[in-house]
Amino acid sequence: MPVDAKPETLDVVVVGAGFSGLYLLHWLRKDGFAVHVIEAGDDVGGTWYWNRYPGARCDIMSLDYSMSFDPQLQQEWHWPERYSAQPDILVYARHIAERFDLRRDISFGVKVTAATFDEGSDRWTVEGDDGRRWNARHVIMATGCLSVPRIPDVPGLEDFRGDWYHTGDWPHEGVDFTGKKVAVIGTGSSGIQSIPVIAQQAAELTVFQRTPNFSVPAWNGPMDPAFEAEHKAHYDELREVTRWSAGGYLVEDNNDPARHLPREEIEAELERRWQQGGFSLLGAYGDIMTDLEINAIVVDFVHGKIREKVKDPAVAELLCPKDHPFGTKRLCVDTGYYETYNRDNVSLVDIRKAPIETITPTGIRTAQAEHDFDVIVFATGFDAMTGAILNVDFKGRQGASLREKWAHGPRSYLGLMVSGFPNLFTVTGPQSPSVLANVITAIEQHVEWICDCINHMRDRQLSHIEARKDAEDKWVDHVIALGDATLYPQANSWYMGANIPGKPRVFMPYVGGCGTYRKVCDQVAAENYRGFELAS
Ligand code: NA7
Repeated sequence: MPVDAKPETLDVVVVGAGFSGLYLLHWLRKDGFAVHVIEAGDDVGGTWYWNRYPGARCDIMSLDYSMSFDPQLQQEWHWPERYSAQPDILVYARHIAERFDLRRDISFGVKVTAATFDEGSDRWTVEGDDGRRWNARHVIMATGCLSVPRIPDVPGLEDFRGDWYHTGDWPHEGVDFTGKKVAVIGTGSSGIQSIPVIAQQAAELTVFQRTPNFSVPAWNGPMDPAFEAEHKAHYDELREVTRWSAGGYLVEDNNDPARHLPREEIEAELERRWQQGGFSLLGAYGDIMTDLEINAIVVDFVHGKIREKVKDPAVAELLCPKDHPFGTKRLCVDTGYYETYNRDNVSLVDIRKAPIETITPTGIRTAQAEHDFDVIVFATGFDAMTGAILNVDFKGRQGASLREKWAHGPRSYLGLMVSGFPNLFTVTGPQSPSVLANVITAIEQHVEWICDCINHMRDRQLSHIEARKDAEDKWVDHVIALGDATLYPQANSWYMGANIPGKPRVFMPYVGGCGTYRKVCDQVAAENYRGFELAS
């Protein structure tokens, strides 16, 4: 289509067809809005479309990590495992698209490159990389927090004669590692999930670790029919509990501090929670994420577990995280991660001590040694939270650039809207609970709030909503103050933007909890959208 073709006129453009985009489309279309979704991939599913690496699965129980908006769907849907694998989650996303007949309003294989606001009409013009344009009252970024894969700037990659992949952009036909010498760079969740699976297939696997991470066992397994039946019998009540909980998922949360408890009692509780698996350990005491001494008890506890599991003491020591408090980087949930290092075909290279200098045509050279590989897997993470939003060249009021506005870190009101950029919403944006929560719970809350707001505007014939600068400043200060009261800023995490060289170091998610945040958003709406400017 020629670039100067007349843009299609809509009420709403949604960018991204992951769970947020699908739910937005379903809701807004049902309410009679002209809405179109633009998706870079060739199918729905968002993060679960791209992250097809071996071992990819959710780290929150599937009965929780699923949409709650349709009571019939949640009753009918059967999750085969406690923590479902990526293919099962993708089947679920596709089912939602079919069930609600969503595909007819989605353009696949198109990347949004730019969006420009026109103050005269209070409308956005959105541009796709195929030359198409859309003109809409509202733009909603449903692009996810972990959707821009990051390949580190290591020299020599272009000369590597083997194959290389990023976990977040995995080939759809899969990768056969049989008989191959494989390198995995990175030990975040993606590395920790894929390493045990790759190790079972590859002839040799070498893991290049810069920073060890804390990982807790998933104790994953087939769905217990009795557990499923019991859960579904109380699904609505349980969903309501999750909506108002801190993390947006069912967990035995204890807000009491451990400060004055005997160490043996704390350790016994940590052991009990370790046996439950998943994020239960994080919820053991209210002061784990605020009191360094209590946190250190958890650190020692997990170190003990690693030393028990890994037979070679030198390897075990390398795997023990010592440079950041427990939980301040995204906690990993694994199946047999540490045990994998007991295999004869797996070795660990400490690239903190001897950094990678270059990729060679045949492998990787560190400051200490040269290794030959057939395949290199980059499990090196994402330009998290802001990457996908800033990939679009947003021009707001008076031509202001979002990239310039966020040059020193993201600024938003409630993680929902940005001052100077009217009628633009972000789902699970920075300064909302997003990545610290069960993201599906966070998505549903944002989508429902945004759709209510758009309906409110239509009912009152309003054409303009914008976050007020003072409300935005106050919210950003609040989010940073909440973060500063915790141990989170002590880690070089992607929560802080610290994984991307040159990215502003700012704690991005709202740490006050899903339930509290929901209450704030509800109050704001009830008080006639306090902190927003609405106009016709
Ligand atoms: P993460 O958690 O950002 O992990 C990336 C890993 O890659 C981490 O171990 C990094 O080490 C490592 N890394 C990044 N850049 C480099 C370079 N240049 N050299 C060596 N090692 C590097 O990404 P994931 O995909 O695992 O997980 C992201 C989220 O997806 C996860 O938290 C879940 O929410 C789902 P570092 O720690 O920076 O030293």
